Amino acid sequence: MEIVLATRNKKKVEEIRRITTDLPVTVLSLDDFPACPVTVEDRDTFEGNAVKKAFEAALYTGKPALADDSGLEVDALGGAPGVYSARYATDAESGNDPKNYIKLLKDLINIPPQERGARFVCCLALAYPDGRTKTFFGYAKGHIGRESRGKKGFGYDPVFYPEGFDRTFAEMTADEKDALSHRGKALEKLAEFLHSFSR
Ligand code: ITT
Repeated sequence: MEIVLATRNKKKVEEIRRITTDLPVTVLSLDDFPACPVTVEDRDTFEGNAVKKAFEAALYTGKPALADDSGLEVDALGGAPGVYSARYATDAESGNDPKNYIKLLKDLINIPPQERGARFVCCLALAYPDGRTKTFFGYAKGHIGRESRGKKGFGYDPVFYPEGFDRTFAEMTADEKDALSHRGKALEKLAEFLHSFSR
């Protein structure tokens, strides 16, 4: 089966491709469909945006499409930036990673260590051109540091310490991050679902 990866975030494409190499699917990207319209992410839940992105790509390409909507929920900010994580520091649809995490560090400047809890959320949506959709969630709990550390990964990785570790996601190897991350966990559930068809 061919699946179109409906994301324009190159780092997500990298992560999803490396975690799906064993799956019984051929993963195409939006580079194979350059004229596919950009989805307006105007829903107020990860699931709403993921399903919208996946379904629009499935309709346009005529193939099953997989979208990822993800973000960071910070306890001390009542769950913000949440679905607005990509554009926390700017109004642009797809934000600037260092600007976003620097704004987060500033917003949390007076928050003590024990109140800096946060979690990453990932909703993957698989949509078929006939309108069927299926969603898979993954979560990664942890806390926000006081300064950025590490150069790997993307987004808020340099300020996020997964639970039980004293290194940020940006200081971990790809394999370490994939084993702990919200996206890795959601992809495990997708893999189970896809394997159930090929057994
Ligand atoms: P697409 O909509 O094209 O997939 P996007 O970057 O706009 O790309 P989202 O709307 O889902 O994606 O925004 C997710 C944001 O959440 C992303 O830009 C990062 O800032 C943050 N984020 C998600 N997963 C992350 C991860 O694994 N590590 C660090 N930050 C992450």
